[in-house]
Amino acid sequence: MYEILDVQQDGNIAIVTINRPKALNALNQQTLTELRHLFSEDLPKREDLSGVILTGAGEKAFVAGADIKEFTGISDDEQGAKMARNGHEIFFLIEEFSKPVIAAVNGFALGGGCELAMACHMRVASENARFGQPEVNLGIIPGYGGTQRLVQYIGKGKAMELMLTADMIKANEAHRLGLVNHVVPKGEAVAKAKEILTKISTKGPVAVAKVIESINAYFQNGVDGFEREVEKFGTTTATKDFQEGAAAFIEKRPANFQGC
Ligand code: DAK
Repeated sequence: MYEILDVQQDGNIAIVTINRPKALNALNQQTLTELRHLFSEDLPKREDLSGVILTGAGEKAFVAGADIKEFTGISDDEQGAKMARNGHEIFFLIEEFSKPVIAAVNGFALGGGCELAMACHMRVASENARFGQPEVNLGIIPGYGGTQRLVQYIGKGKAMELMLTADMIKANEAHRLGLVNHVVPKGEAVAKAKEILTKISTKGPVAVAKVIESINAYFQNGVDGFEREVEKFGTTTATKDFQEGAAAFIEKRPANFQGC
């Protein structure tokens, strides 16, 4: 079904590998199309799914950017804007996915690759990972949400510096800045992401989904995040899972959530 994405089921976790190692997993249109299908058609149907890990094939790169060789033909503003909008839609599907999505950043995460990692709910980086938004080197700006999400994670001043200088930063610096949740030895990013998702899988699935929605509301224009929280809190109090969670606490036993 997928030519580029390798989708493996590991228990209740989907491990999705972008598999173009010869091009350092650069995002071509086919990869974007497959990501759209995966997050809009395929994964939402998997009811037992508790989370998703997104990573890159090989030891060198998560994703080294949009595929530069593919977009050299673009020369008019409408076409460029249309492609950016397409990318935004796909990255919003990931950001708004109801199950946690963790980027296991196993190497270069540059340009569109850094933007893809930022659309995920968390980032675990291996020590050899490198982050950057080098679009200005090519005479363009980040087009897949980078100007917005990098500011959200690391603040305006540092985001300005990274995007204007096109500098790359190492995993530890990305961690210090708040771009990355954890840094782990090379080869261990997927395992760490799995550990986090396994912990989350013991929590109430509806509550997990509503936390994601409510946190995302903070960054949505025209949305009152506090109001969204009130609404989603109401939703979670009406679930059987809430009854179960409270009962389990009182009875001093682990909760057995059903996701409803
Ligand atoms: N696209 C296509 N091919 C790439 C690539 C990329 N982004 N990055 C690497 N490759 C390919 C190389 O061309 C090379 O292929 P061959 O020449 O062997 O056929 C192969 O991967 C191995 O790369 P290197 O030989 O360069 O490997 P090194 O270890 O020497 O260097 C590197 C690794 C990551 C430092 C280097 O490959 C590099 O600088 N790569 C490019 C990084 C970059 O500038 N990325 C793009 C950022 S701009 C848009 C929306 C968004 C965007 C664009 C348009 N629209 C809405 C239209 C986003 C743009 C970006 O992401």
